Amino acid sequence: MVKVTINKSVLELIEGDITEQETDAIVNAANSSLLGGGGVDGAIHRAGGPKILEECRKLGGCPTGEARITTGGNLTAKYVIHTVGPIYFGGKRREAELLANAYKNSLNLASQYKLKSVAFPSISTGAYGYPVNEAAMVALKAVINYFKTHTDIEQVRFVLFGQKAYQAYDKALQELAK
Ligand code: AR6
Repeated sequence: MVKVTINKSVLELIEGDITEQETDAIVNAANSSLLGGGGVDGAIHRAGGPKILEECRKLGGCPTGEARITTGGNLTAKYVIHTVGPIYFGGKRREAELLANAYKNSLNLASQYKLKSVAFPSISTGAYGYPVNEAAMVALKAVINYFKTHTDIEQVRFVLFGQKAYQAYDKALQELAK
């Protein structure tokens, strides 16, 4: 586990399962239909129960880089913020910008709902094929930049699934701290 303070807020990296987090919101790496899928999306809908999908159906989808919110159903987290990361096509289709937007828009939505703590998975680095070392840099920069310009969200936790993802984020954070 790594914990650093940036301006007024805390940034944490842990290895674990996002569905078990007790933060005010957890973020889902969804697809633009918001109608469910595999990976972390599947795990969140399984753990949270059918109410989340029922709410998602009413949202009418979500473009890449944007975010939408539902309640947390049976999860400990009160809300699920659904965001859509880019599919990775080699890096020349504005993937970095779209990935940063997914984090930024998720945090803006958490802020609108006055939430104090948010847990993120490593968006786009599973089925969507974004190289995890590059994605970690984009993700951490987006959150650090938010913390430098806002003080309302007190805690962001990256919940990394497996050692490889954890190590990639740990290394990226060390690079950014230099
Ligand atoms: N907790 C935390 N992280 C997890 C969990 C979990 N329980 N399960 C998987 N991960 P992916 P994407 C990690 O594929 O690349 C879905 O079908 C996983 O190891 O879930 O953004 C959607 O519906 C990886 O590091 O999301 C979309 O169609 C990270 O979460 C598509 O996949 C993201 O992997 C989105 O692809």
